[in-house]
Amino acid sequence: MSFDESFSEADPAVAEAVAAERDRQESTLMMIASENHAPPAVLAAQGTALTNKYAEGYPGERYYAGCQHVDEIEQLAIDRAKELFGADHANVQPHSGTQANMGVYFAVLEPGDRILSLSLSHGGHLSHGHSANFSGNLYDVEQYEVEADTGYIDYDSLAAHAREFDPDMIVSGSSAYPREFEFDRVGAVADEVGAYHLADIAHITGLVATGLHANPVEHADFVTGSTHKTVRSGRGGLILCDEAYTDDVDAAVFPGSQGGPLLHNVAGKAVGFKKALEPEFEEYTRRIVDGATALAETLSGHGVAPVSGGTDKHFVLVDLRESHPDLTGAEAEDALEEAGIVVNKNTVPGETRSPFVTSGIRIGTPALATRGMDTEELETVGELIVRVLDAPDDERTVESVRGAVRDLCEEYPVYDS
Ligand code: DSN
Repeated sequence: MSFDESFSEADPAVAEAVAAERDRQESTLMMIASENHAPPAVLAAQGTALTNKYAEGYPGERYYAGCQHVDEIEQLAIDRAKELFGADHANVQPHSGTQANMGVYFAVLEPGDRILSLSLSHGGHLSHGHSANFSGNLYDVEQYEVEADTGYIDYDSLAAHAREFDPDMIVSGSSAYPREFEFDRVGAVADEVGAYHLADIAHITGLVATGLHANPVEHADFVTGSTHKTVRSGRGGLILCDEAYTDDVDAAVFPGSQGGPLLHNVAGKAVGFKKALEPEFEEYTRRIVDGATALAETLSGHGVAPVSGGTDKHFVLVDLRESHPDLTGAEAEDALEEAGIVVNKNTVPGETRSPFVTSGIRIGTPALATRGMDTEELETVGELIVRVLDAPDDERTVESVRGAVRDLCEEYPVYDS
């Protein structure tokens, strides 16, 4: 087996599909809020011989031989995660954000225990207790919602709900809540009712790392995240916790819910965390948030309503019901994709349509900021989005926006070569 075996010769079908996907990413605007373009060094780390190695256990305590190099890599990922988020302990093995949440639940909850979390249609996540997910099947879940008129979480009503429900765990954090999460207030409620507090920062890891969003580490027993979104490291998940929970969390991840770690991804996490600790990363995250604010203002200026009136984060959640009552989220997603702007349909608070149809779209800025874009470009993108929403079936409009998107993509390439 030659190490230089060419991918395209070995498997032209897969190689061509991968090349086509790279072209798609290069020539369209990736605005799904959970997606990003990984730095080349992260991609390189993930495509290495580490994929060949089994290493059940943790650095220095493995079940298999030959772990000296992967021990070093995993320890670097752990140390950098602790430094990045100011945590006592980090477990970098979860294969995804959902696996990270599973690790925390398994560490301290029993089946049937009570969880209080944000509803999926109000911005929560499947793994926070949705009935279609293991979390909704194993645990007794009640959910809080955002206020219908403001789109904000009402923490007083969350506290009243917690006093009544007496949960074993309160989950804060979200996938589609555009406002800053007040982790300190949720932490105080959890303390009052004697519940664990899990803060899920999957979407905002990068913003927390640079202080652009409040850090929950001191207000939560457990913090979980995914590592490939705003923090732009290797694909997967992460758990941070107090020293006291180290053994329970580690045992819940392995052997509790996973087998061997994906060490190539752990290496990608280590590399990405190193880059996130560098000063340039702060400027990058500033452009994510400023870009999202500029986008919200542009859309709003055209009467396209951002839920809650704007954003504090990396995305805008648009409610189409007032500005475009006949356009569903699914139709908007399709028309925008035709124009080269890739977003996702999203339920909105008070949703009346199914999750496959929806009345909203979620529009994220992390990947555009990675391309180097800033507020001015996001204003332009906002104008392009409005043109498509106003005439989703007009081929000339969609084609003209597609041309403008192509020009922007060429001006701001993802990878220079
Ligand atoms: N799929 C991710 C998102 O888009 O929010 C979360 O898992």
